Order: sequence, then C-alpha cells, then structure tokens
Amino acid sequence: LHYKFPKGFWWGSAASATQTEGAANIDGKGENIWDYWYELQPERFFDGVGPKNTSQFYYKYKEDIKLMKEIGHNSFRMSISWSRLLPNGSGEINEKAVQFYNNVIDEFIKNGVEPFVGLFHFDMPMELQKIGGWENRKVVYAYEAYAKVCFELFGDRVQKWFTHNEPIVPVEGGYLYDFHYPNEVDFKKAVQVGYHTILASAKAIKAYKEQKQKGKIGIVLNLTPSYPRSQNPADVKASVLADAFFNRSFLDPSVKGEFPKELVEILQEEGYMPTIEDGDLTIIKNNTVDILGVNYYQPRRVKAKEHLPNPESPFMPDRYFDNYIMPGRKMNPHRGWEIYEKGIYDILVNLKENYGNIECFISENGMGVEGEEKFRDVNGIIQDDYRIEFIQDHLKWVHQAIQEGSNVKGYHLWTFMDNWSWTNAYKNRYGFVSVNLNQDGERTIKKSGHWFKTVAESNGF
Ligand code: BGP
Repeated sequence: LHYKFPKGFWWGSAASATQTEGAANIDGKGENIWDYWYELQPERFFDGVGPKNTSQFYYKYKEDIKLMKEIGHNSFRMSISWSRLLPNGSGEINEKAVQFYNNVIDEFIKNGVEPFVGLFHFDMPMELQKIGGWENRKVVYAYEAYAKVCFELFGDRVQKWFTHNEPIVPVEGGYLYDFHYPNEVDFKKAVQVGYHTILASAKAIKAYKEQKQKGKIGIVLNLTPSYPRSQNPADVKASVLADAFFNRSFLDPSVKGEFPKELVEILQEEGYMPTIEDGDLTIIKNNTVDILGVNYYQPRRVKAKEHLPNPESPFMPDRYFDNYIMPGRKMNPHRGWEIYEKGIYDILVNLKENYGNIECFISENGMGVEGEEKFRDVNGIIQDDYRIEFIQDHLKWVHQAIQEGSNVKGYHLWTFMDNWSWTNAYKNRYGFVSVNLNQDGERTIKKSGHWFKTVAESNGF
C-alpha cells in the first residue's frame, strides 16, 4: 500500500433525508420547503423527479444498508427529516417516524455501520417557513426543542450528531442567489438567517451536554478555501474578505465561539448587524463543537474588485471582491465546479494551525456526472474510473495532511447511491451505487463501489 490510513479511519458516504427517503407525504410526514416548492414550480427541477419519488430509502433501507456494508462502509451520515418527526415543526411527534428512524439506526448498528446523524439538511418544515423559517427567532426555539426530542429518542445509540449541514447554503440559496426557497435577494435577512442558524446550533449543543449524552456533537460546513489571483495586497485583501464571508462566518463561531472581526466590521459599517439578544453571545461562546465535518468540492478564487459596485444594486458580499477564473484550471464540466485536489489539504492544515487541530473528517467530497449510463458495461457495471481517480487524488492529500499531524478521522463520499439533487434532480449522478429510476429504483454497485471496498478493507490504497 502506498497510502496507508490510521487504524479505525472512518470510510463511508453521506446522504440526506429529503434527497433519498421518498415517501414525502406518507405515514404522517409533514410538508417541508422542498415538497412545497417542487409542487409549486416543478419546472425548476429538471427531469420530473422530486422528493416524493426519489431513491426510496424509506422502503429500501435494509437493502441499502446491506449494500453499504458490502462496499466497506464502517460509517454513514444520514439526516433526520424534521417534518417527518414533527409534522408541524413543533408539537406533536409522529410515531411512525420514530419507528422508522429507530429501525434505520438499529439496522445500521446490526450491520456494523456507525450512523452519523444530522438534524438539519436544508429541509425546513413548511409550517415553520410560513412564519419566516430561520428569519424568525421562534424557529430557533422550535429547532432546539426538535433537537432535544432527537437526542432523547435516539441518543442511546447515536454517538455522532451534527446540528447543521452546510448552514451557509440556505443563506446563499434562499436570500442571495436564488436556488433555495424562499428565493429572495435580501442581505439583511440573509445575515439574520445565518445568525439564527448559528445560535440554534449552539443551543442544540448546550442541550446535548445538559442531557449528559455520551457521544460527540458537531456541525458540517462546506469550506471553500479562498485563493487570491496574486500576492498583490489588493488581491490578498479580497481573498481574506471572501474567506470571512463564506468560510469563517460559520467556522469561527462553530469552533471558536466568536465571529470574525473583519466580517463584524463590515456588517456594522454597512448597517447589517443582525438582531442579537442578551445572553446569545455567551451561549455561542460556551457551546462550540466537538467535531467538524468538512464538505469540500471546490476552491474559491478571487481578485480585487475592478469596478466600483453600483450603489443602487442590492448589497452582496461580492462588493468586496471579484471572482477570478484561473487560466488552465481543471473543471468538472457536468457541475461547472473547479477540481482542485490540494484544496482539501489546505483546509486540513488551516484547521490544524488556526483551529486547535479540532477533530474533523471529510464529510462530503464527490463528483457529479451526467449521462453515466453510457459507461455501463456488458455486466451491468458502470465503469466510473473518473470517480476512482477523483477520490484517490483527494485521498492522497488527506493522507499528506495526516502525515503532518492533521486530526482528520475519516472520508465520506457524496454519496452512497444516486439521489435527488436540490438544483439538478437526477441529472448529475454522484453515487457508489447507481439507481435505475425506471426499474423500481434497482441498485447496482458501480466500479468505484467495488474499488472502495478494497480501500476500506485494507485501510488504504
Ligand atoms: C452539497 C449538499 C448535498 C449535495 C451535494 C452535491 O452541497 O450538502 O446535499 O446535494 O452538495 O451538490 P449538487 O447536488 O447540487 O450537485
């Protein structure tokens, strides 16, 4: 083996409830923003597949968990659907959902796959969105109550919890760049939403500790290391500010319990500070994460602003930088994202040097590819060599970071099986396992899945 990983390294993948469960209006599940939006504007979502008819994990979880085990998973990150457990977002508990998640968790444990469980993966219950979702402080309290219910019900078996998945994405998607409901453009609301999610996370961590639970609790962040076009001070400054907006905005409060001063200064100067109540900042300070999930897909490249922004246009973070397209960059043409493998190493080194080498793992990394069917061979196996190469090239850098003392404990691919995507439905496939939507969701392990088994079993490659 050229690349040997530490004993007990977590090998697996991740998925979320809305993207995989299906059964969106079955057994008492309440509506969430995705169910609602899909019915409202199906044309936004590509190919006629929505949360209702996605991969059907709700019915097939036994088969799926068996397959996970078969391809070497010792761990897997799932999320609980808030609106399945609490159909109105607060109040009444749906017993069918309790039963479902109990069954799923027990099935994982029986198969030796440790379930890592997320509380919120973009899926705000519609009843709470009607009062503003994360814009409304009442939703912070509703989330805190929901978190407590989850810890009480499942905390005896779940040892790794995550308060949020990529909390900046609902801020960007819902309030800046039009790809999540309620798709508004309103920086003031964006800041309040971001602030409330951070407060909600700290409150959930506090509740978890107060219940004297034995496991660990953390958050999953999508980090996009920020690279300046040049070392010229104006470019470097642009990159520092982009980093403050898109990474440190959530990373610093989650790990250090405080907000980056560069960001606070801008918000104060421009009049965009959120409403903060007495005692909030102490809660955030005292309830930082035990563990950090890092989702890494692409870097962010920036340069100094070339033209002054139009003062009439709505306030946006890119008032402080321009995006920079690096000549010769490597691209994933299907998703339009740059592939820069060393970025994963730069993140891990940054966590080691500036964030107390917090325990972390790669909680998502992956490659979405359109039209994978054409790579299916005569034996029915999709020959996704490009995915194997992609994973290997990233794992080499993870390995390098470990050699240098990084506290990274595992690698999870996005995703286990092809599933529904928030912006592209089933266009881009990401899984180790393909899902045939025409054949009752038939699953077949791709070449990458078979390869991953050997990596996980020999703990390296
Ligand atoms: C992350 C999300 C996932 C997943 C993935 C792939 O941001 O946490 O839920 O969807 O990205 O992105 P996409 O499906 O948009 O191609």
